[in-house]
Amino acid sequence: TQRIFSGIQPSGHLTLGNYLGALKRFVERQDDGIETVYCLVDMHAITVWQAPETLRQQTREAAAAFMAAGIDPARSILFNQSQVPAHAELAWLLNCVARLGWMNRMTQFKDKAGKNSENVSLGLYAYPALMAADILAYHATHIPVGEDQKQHVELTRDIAAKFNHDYGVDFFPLPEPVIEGPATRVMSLRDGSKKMSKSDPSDASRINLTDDADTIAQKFRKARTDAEPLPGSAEGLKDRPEARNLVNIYAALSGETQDQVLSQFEGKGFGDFKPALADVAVSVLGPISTRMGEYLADPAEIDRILGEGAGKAEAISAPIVAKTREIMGMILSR
Ligand code: AQP
Repeated sequence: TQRIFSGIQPSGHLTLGNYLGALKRFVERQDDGIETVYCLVDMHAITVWQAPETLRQQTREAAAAFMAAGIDPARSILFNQSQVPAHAELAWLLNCVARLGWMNRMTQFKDKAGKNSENVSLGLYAYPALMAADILAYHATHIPVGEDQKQHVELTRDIAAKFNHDYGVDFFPLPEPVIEGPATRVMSLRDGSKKMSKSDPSDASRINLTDDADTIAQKFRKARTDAEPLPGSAEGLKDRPEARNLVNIYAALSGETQDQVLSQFEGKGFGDFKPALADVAVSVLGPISTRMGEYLADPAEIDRILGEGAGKAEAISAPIVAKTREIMGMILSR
């Protein structure tokens, strides 16, 4: 059987990158007739410092964003990771399967640790093994993610395969990363070589789902670009990363191809293009942020929904993790 699992860290305001690369696609998968499990990975978020009240607020905000974007808690399992013990428990078991050499190759750790790697948390290093546990605790088969998470899903496959091999079982299915759609890598508005990220110190580098129309227009107006007019086809954007990113965002939001977008703006400058882009973004994101506000007006209801989702998630994952322990030779007598 097939099962979709994916997650988002409540480590800041969700961005346009999270929306196009993840959330929007989560919603599309909800009607495929496959079970969908979506997790707010608060235990991943604490791999870098989060003030407790901020983490709580960000988790509710992310839950509101999921529902505002179209995730229906009656059709998808929506919960926060820490309420389901299987994640932490399986993560330990898999820590003992994953190899140090594999972990050392993870580029996200290198990017996030930077030059100061002596002083980051052990959790940041172990993050990919916890992500493997998130996926494998549900025997998930399809993992919709943005381009940046591909390496972690591949590591999950390696861990699953080694477990199956070492214990002579066919227990964990090897999950497939599903990286598709027009915007699997939305770039920073300030630097066309960096991805848009919710933890970038510069708020001007990203569009947050909570930004109002004026803020969105202003951030696009200030977005870095070159001075050339727009070409007639996507081919002409090859060596223009900032321009390509903006055209790509427009196309992903409007549901057109880059060529279709460019056929409307050929020869025009960014003075014309940026306001049009802001209009498209506001027309898509405006209703989402309005609905988010409605959900956030009742935090107790959000917490109730997450608790209910956690109950459903636990019903799937607890037996899988118990079986894992048994396979590994641990006594299972209760
Ligand atoms: N810029 C992006 N373009 C497309 N997809 C993206 N995703 C993240 N950034 C982009 C996808 O969103 C999902 C959730 O990501 P995450 O919260 O687990 O962490 P991340 O990938 O590290 O994203 P951020 O926004 O950069 O968070 P921080 O700054 O906290 O690390 C994933 O499917 C991811 O691919």
